[in-house]
Amino acid sequence: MAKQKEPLVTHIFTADPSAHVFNGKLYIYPSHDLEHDGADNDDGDEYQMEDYHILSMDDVDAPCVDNGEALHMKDVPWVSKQMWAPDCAEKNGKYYLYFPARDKDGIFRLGVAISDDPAGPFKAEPNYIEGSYSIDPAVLVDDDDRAYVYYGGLWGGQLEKWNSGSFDPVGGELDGHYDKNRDAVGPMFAELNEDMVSFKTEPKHLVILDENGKPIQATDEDRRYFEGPWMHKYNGKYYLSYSTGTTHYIVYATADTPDGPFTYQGRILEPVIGWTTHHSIVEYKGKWYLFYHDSSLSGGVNHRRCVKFRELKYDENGKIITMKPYED
Ligand code: FUB
Repeated sequence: MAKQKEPLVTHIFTADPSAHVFNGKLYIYPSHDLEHDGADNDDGDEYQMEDYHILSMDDVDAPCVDNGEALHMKDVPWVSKQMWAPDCAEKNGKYYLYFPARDKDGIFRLGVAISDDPAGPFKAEPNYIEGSYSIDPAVLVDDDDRAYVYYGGLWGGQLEKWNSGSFDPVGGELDGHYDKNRDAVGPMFAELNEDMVSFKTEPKHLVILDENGKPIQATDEDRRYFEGPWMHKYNGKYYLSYSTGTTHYIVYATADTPDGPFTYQGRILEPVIGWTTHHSIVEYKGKWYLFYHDSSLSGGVNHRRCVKFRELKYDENGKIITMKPYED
């Protein structure tokens, strides 16, 4: 039986959970961490994933089922390595698995694979989404049926290497190419076409403002965007949540429209065991849940993580109540 704040599965290492309710059931789309003894580095070379396994639960206290391999790298023609954090969206009865991976030139791109079943198996499109780069896609199908993808990650996710408009292998967030007192690199945003496999709009950076209406600065590591975006709606507002990377928080910002500008609101989750923190938020049977990961199952190995979940609460003003992973 699944238990809150415990690993959802222990027979494989899992991370980066994107949770959705499809046909009344909970589906979790995680990364599948592999065991190896390679060293960690700032490019994330230790995250060597090759395939996806989709998890599902009939209810929050039902057993968590591993539905087996849903997509493997060998079946995606454009991928060379590192299938990182995925997401899934449903449109007109079809399920679209979005995933980042390195192309044959070592550049992270976003791919899509399609299935009639939310648990897969999925069949990949022959090429990545034209115009896509970086990692961590999260897709919102809005109430009016328009679909938006949020994505991007610094460092290993290469987002800052596109600051000049094209890929600069030595480009960096704060490496001297750029003024240190500059606005943080925001996550990417694009609307998807009705076909769900191509961009309808030119991708753009989202802006996250502080309490004074000023863009969050690149040096503000407690609040600036790093990776792992998620979008959900609560009482008609758009909640953009993400990881701050180097400071290991899950934080959020809100807006009245899907592309902002967003205003920073606060922390959702304090740091977990392990370097990365990555999450999703989903409503199920009238309650809200945070899906997240830590490295507790491996005793703290950064690239051997496990997916967990717990209830998330809002206060009467719509603020998310901050959670401490091991104390409350
Ligand atoms: O799992 C590989 C990468 O680590 C993800 O893409 C990031 O969000 C971080 O969790």
